Amino acid sequence: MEPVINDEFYMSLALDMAQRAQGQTGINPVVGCVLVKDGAVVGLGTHLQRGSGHAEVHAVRMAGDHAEGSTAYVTLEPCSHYGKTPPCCDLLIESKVKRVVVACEDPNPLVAGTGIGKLRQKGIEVKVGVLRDRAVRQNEKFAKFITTGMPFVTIKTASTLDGKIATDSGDSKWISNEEARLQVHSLRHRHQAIMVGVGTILTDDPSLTTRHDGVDGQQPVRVIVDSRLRTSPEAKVFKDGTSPVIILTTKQVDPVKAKLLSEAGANLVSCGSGTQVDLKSALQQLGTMDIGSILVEGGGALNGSLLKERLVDRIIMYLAPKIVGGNAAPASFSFEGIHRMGDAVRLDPLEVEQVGDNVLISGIPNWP
Ligand code: AOF
Ligand code: ZN
Repeated sequence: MEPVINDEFYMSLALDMAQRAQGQTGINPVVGCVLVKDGAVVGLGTHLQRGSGHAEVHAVRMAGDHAEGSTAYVTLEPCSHYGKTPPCCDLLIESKVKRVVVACEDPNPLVAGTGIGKLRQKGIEVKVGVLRDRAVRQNEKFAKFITTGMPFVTIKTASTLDGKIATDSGDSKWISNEEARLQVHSLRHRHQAIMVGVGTILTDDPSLTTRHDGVDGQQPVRVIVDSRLRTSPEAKVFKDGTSPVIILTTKQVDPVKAKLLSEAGANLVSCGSGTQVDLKSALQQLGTMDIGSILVEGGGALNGSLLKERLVDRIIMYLAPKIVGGNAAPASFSFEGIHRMGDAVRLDPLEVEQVGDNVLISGIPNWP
């Protein structure tokens, strides 16, 4: 069946375009804009990079004279402020766009409804909320960062059905299937940083780069949580130079180790005054470095600590149809247990998908 041509139809195109730019706009949102006049698309635009033109700018430029009297479909409320670029509201007004359809309001406190207000004040018809849920989900990372200054934290795990991320002998290759593992590279691409605990560096010595379709110019920053500086200056993360390596540590560390790691290329950041990395302070400091989203790839202890401290915004789990048991086998979330089932952390809303013979579960953690 061909889809009906209506507001959802064009907004869906704008959302699709924005989705393709996930991972390349830094702390900025992804935004798509479609201009339609007399039943024909006359302009298309996507925000491609922080500091470059907003979606509306590209679409209006493409439309030229056809922008006058058109309807603009924008996935995010047009901005009303001077940032790195001038306000898109003013551009739409000057271009004599007749009607603006917006999927969701801009959570940026500098905009937050004022863009919509300004357009209406100028007599432009504005409809808000077309495919809102999709648009809000699409920019969940941006919304968290722009309202709190803290990065959006996604934990990704790959475990057996009994929640194990390795066997009791430490073997973990591989738990999830090949398709799931490929998806993880795309997930990495859509975050500004990848974070692991030092245990993962010591056991797996991963390079923590993204490899999708064989090419990737956008490598996330690599972040290692390492209270006692056990990371070796010879670790693989220092070998390729594709993206910076940040080691989150404490003030109590051995200065000789610190010097060696700095020389290897690490940027050491001390977090809190204790002997353990203060994770909240760590995230705040990463936020000030313009890191707006982090993909945490374990291990269980780091996952557990982040969860316990309620610093997690989304959990993505790949479940493989395998059972390995083993009381000593590590689990995907390791922390002091919750004693009553009624107090369990629940994922809601939940998205479930089958990836070959694996199951993908993604949700937002909620504490009772
Ligand atoms: C839009 N269309 O395509 C985008 C918007 O620093 P700047 O000038 O790039 O502004 C960034 C802010 O502008 C960002 O925080 C968000 O509020 C809005 N992004 N707005 O109308 C776009 N990318
Ligand atoms: Zn704008």
